[in-house]
Amino acid sequence: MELETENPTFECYLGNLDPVWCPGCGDFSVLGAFIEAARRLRLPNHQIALVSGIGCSSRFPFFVKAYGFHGVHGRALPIAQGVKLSNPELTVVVAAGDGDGLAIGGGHLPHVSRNNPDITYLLFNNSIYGLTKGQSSPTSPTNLATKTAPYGLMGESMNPAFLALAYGATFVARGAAIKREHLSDLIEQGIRHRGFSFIEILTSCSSFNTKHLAITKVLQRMAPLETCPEDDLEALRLASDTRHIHLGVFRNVKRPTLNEQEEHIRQVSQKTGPVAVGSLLQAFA
Ligand SMILES: Cc1ncc(C[n+]2csc(CCOP(=O)(O)OP(=O)(O)O)c2C)c(N)n1
Repeated sequence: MELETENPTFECYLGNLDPVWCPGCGDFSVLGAFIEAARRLRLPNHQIALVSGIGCSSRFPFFVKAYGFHGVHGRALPIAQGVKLSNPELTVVVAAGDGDGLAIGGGHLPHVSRNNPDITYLLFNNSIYGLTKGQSSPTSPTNLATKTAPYGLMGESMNPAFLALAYGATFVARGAAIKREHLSDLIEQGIRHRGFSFIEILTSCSSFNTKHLAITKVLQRMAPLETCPEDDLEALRLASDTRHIHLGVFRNVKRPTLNEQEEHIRQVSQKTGPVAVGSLLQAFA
């Protein structure tokens, strides 16, 4: 599966299966943006590991020529973290929907953010459960009538980029499927970043969420960030702006990665020697 050329083409990364997404689905564009980033980074196919949960967006690994792990619903992040810990040389990328990542799997984001594994998380935010045909998700707007909330939702909708900032992810960005070149650039930056990169991707569901994501309305509100905000308060303010949808990098900072922290613990444990279980038990007696 290794790249045969110094200058890989787009086709070098296309898997053997044709994407099965609906016509007009934004996920096609995300796939294109990812492949473009992989091509620019000249990632060898055999060094890419794509991990996903369950959902339309989680079918992503099927369509890329790379290693893939189609996991269980909501558990892509811990699986990816384990992959990176045991195979540090791999470029690990996670694909998950807003339901997968923020509903059933929502408990993993704070912990993976603080652990800071060197992985890139593509959160496909179409504000709906697509695969199961149109139930409300944590990012559905309150006025969106769905099969599970025919009169609109109760509760506020979640803001993925804002959450990732609050949880301390070291790289946080927001892109949009409709801005493919910009998104590709964000994915490239995310993969280059050494640490946990969280990229919220506004995408569309052409079958079950056409009203909320009406493209002309969304496009009018999109505002690219010129530069990455210097302080966290400004980043949080911009990420939570309700008038504009800011796109770009909200945070890009350095902290030891999980693999580096593991190496540190390994060295400390070698110095101090194994913990004697007997004395440990006595401490609790
Ligand atoms: C444990 C478990 N609960 C529920 C489901 C059903 N299920 C499959 S995908 C999905 C949600 C998909 O929505 P999202 O993650 O937003 O991805 P999308 O399809 O919109 O890309 C659900 C609830 C499941 N497969 N496993």
